Amino acid sequence: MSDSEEEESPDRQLKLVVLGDGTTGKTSLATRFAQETFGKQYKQTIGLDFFLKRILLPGNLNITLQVWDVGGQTIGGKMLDKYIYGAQGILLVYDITNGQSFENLEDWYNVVKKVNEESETQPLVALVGNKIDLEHMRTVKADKHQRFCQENNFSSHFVSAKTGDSVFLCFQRIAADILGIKLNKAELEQSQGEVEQLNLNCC
Ligand code: G3D
Ligand code: MG
Repeated sequence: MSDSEEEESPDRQLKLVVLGDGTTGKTSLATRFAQETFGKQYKQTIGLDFFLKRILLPGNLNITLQVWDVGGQTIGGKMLDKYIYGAQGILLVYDITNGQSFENLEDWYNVVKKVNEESETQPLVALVGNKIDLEHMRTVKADKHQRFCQENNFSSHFVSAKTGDSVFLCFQRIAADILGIKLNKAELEQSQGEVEQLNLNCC
């Protein structure tokens, strides 16, 4: 095989940004997806963290997901717009046991809309209810979640960063939706990608 045949075309990269109130599990979710770990080296996120993870979508399509964790940024935070800018996908994360974290997503979403006000293409937005391992403590009813999705055309996800339940599936579906690829049942069940990680911490 000649050199040129061995060369692969560069991966398509998608920028995904994880937003939501503190303690909803954003860092846990990003870490679980990219590193297959949970809570081992918990640290308060200070600067800018993003992970890279390569996944394979139908058609032998290698996609590299940049998963940006906005850390301690709050609504109105100086840097927030910069994180959101250019994202193809936004994960709006709340904790199903914390009603306020759900209510506040309206404000998080307003920031997303504002950043993309003048842009021709809008990011895909996914509503992610985290901590489904705590179903017995749920305070945000599923129909409220579904209504919010329908009203705004969000894709709908329930996950547990703690157990890993549906985490890979969530990211895989978001990537496929952005690229307009339909996943069949077998492909949804087929799991895992290669892990590659990049953490950038700055102050
Ligand atoms: P954040 O990045 O949104 O601020 P973190 O949230 O990822 O730091 O998580 C906040 C707390 O929620 C952590 O608890 C973490 O262990 C917990 N957590 C995250 N995801 C889940 C989940 O799916 N289920 C449960 N039960 N807990 C979760 P601590 O106690 O370490 O502060
Ligand atoms: Mg965090």
